[in-house]
Amino acid sequence: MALGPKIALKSGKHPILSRIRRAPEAKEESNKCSYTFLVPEQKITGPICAARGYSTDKDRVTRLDVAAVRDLLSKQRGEMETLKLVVDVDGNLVNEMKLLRKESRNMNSRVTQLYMQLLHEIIRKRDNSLELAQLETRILNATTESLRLGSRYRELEAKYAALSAVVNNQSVLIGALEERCMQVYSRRPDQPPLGPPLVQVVPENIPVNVPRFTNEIQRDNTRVQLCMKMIPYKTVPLHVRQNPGPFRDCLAAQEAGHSTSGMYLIRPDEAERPVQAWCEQDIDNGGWTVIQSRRDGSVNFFRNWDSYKSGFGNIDGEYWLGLEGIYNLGRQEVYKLLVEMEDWMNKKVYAQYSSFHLEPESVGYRLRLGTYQGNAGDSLSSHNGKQFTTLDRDKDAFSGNCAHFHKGGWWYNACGQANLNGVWYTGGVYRSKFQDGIFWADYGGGFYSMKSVRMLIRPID
Ligand SMILES: [Ca+2]
Repeated sequence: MALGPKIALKSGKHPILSRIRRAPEAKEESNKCSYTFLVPEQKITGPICAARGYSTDKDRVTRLDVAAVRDLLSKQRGEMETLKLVVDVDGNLVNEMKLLRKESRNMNSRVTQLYMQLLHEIIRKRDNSLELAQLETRILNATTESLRLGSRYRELEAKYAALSAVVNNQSVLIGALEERCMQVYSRRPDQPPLGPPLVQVVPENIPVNVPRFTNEIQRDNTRVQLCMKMIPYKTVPLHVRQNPGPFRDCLAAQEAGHSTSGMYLIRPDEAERPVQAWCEQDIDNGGWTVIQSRRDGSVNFFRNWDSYKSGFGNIDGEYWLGLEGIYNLGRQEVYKLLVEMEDWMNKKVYAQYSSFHLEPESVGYRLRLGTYQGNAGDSLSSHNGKQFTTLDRDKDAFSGNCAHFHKGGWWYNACGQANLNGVWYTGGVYRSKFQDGIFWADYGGGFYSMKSVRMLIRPID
């Protein structure tokens, strides 16, 4: 843009001003070169030069010219001011344009952002609807599954009901079979199988630190075993040395010089045949014949009459000498009875009776006892004068069969204070419906089963 006439300089000073100052000198030095500005009517567009030698009056600068130049300069200044204003306005416009552009860019970026947000929203909504559809499907599946399970549960219920009915029928059948069994082995089958009254004795001695409860029993003592073949009587292991004999009892063996405890052949005077027995020669001067021994539950004592009559078990372990053998022993001498007992804290106690013998089988091997002394308490005197009862031969005073409830043969009353032929429970105190452990009521009560017991007899001194 052309802002005004360009002024070229011939020397280092402003041409117009220098010419104006030098105008009076021109009169003094007329032969010198002078400059004259020619200002055309039109706008000056370039430098104006008047060569020396061409100066005329007509060409001389007048005050009018100067005024014209000044006027022109003023105009040009005005124009320049105007132009400056225009330039300023243009600059403002440019700034405004810049601002607008910036704003436009911001708007674009905002629009882009909103667009992205919109896209995101659209995608999310689409995902949500997909998820919803999946959830609906899952709910449908779960409903189907629950319906199926419900149906299955109903089927199981029906099966359970059927099985319960079967179990009930079997229970009835078992009850009937038990009744039959009772009829076979009991003399009074019409009696209801009610349990005997539990022993209410407050024991003189109670084992301290009563061990754990247990229901562990020596064998599966059910009536079914009655129908099983009995264990051969007095199975003698090879390692047990058989001493010579027979002797009339263990005291006789001792007197014959056999002072070691062990297995001996015993034949009482009136006995038809000898029986094996364990002779205890190490306690109380020896000469003791062991007629009963319990110590590990290895032998089943839930047996019938014949078994108790003839005896059973292992001579070096648990055994029962046999009612007939005990009866025969008692016929030849006056014997005393020693009952040795050990609880589960390994404490040993005893009960001794001044005399002991049995009456013959015809009166049920009735028990005859003398007077008690000892530290276990007297739990046997109440059985004095009672006949022996087994499952298949009920001689007790109870309406039912005491051997059935106490799970072993004994001289029951109704039923009594002791049974050393019961179930061998581990741990002492046991849980059972009936008092069917190896108990001595005066020592531990009816629900404390001894760890080991022995019944020994010896002729009185
Ligand atoms: Ca009875």
